[in-house]
Amino acid sequence: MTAEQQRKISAESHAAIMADYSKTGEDIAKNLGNRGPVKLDPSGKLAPEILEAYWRTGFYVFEGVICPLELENLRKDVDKILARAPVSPDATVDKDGKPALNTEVTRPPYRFAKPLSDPLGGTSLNNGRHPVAMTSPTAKDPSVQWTVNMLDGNLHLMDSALRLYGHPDLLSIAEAINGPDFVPYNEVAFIKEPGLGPSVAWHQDGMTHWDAEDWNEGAHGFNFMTQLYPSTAQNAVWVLPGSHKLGKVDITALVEESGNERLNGACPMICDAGEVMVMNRQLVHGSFANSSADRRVTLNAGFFPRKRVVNVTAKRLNGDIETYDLNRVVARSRIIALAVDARQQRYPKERCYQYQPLKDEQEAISWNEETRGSMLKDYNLKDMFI
Ligand SMILES: O=C(O)CCC(=O)C(=O)O
Repeated sequence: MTAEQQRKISAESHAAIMADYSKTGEDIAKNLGNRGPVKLDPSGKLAPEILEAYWRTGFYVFEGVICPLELENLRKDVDKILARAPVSPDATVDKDGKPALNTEVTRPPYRFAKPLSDPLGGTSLNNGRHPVAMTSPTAKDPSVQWTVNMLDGNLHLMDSALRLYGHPDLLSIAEAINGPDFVPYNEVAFIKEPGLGPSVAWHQDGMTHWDAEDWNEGAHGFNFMTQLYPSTAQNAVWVLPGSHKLGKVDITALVEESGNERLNGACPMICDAGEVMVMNRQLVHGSFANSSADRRVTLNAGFFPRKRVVNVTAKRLNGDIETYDLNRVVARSRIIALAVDARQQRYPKERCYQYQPLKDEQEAISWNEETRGSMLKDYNLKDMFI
């Protein structure tokens, strides 16, 4: 199939092609030995075999992390936020004609894309991080102009996401991977509506440390990806296992070798609703247009090793240049302590995570209506990007 034909295919044909590719990918995924429940010893240390599987493959799927009630609350909150989206990128009102949420926080919370499109692949956007365009099938319903494909700032948008952020098991996993002084990156939601969700073309994340003398497989941190609906081979993020160890990968060459965007050796990160993946940001990864009948909503929360962030100057994808001094890092990290308290208030019997860098401050940081305004609102203006 030529590139031109690929761009013109219907959503049905795309789904059929994906179904074939998915069989091979699912087999790869099932044999990696990198999924199971969270296993921590009594002091909260992650089981070594889990860490080994994460570092070997670049990801891990934690089963059964979120209980049904918490999952329901997360889903409801996402839907509430989506209901308040402007009807198009430039609109100021939502679908009911009411003022959209846009104006209540400084950084616009919604990102839009054309149905089943590939907004980044093959463009110079985001420093050309996504070198190859994915197939953009024609969506079934031509009347739909836009789909919300991302939310930015989960923690001030949704209380349930703030409580999830303080989850003791997730924070213990972050500590095991990045060290006890791990620091935050950002929190976004990827929304892949059935028959509409756009592609995220193959890429590796990370900007600052690729050429560093002490570069290693964990240099650009990882993302938690909490799945609010099943992550299937057709709607999932796909990865090239082990590629986080390779340094900068020539993605264009990989696509050429494979003959098309369906990379040889790649696999989907599949799981059930309420499960949480950990994905190394250096892995080659991407997702295809969601021509399937199944919605995916993923809450991302990223963390870095502190030494990779403090006093590092980074040029953000939007061109802004910033240096993350210690005050900035500590100020942004306080949201971890706030989330721990928010979670403790909701789940008082649960183990409470102790975040080492703020152990002397934790008691003074409490979640309430005052701190919602003074600490949480616009917290994401302090996000850090490396
Ligand atoms: O969820 C997706 O489709 C893409 C995720 C991604 O690219 C990322 O988390 O870096």
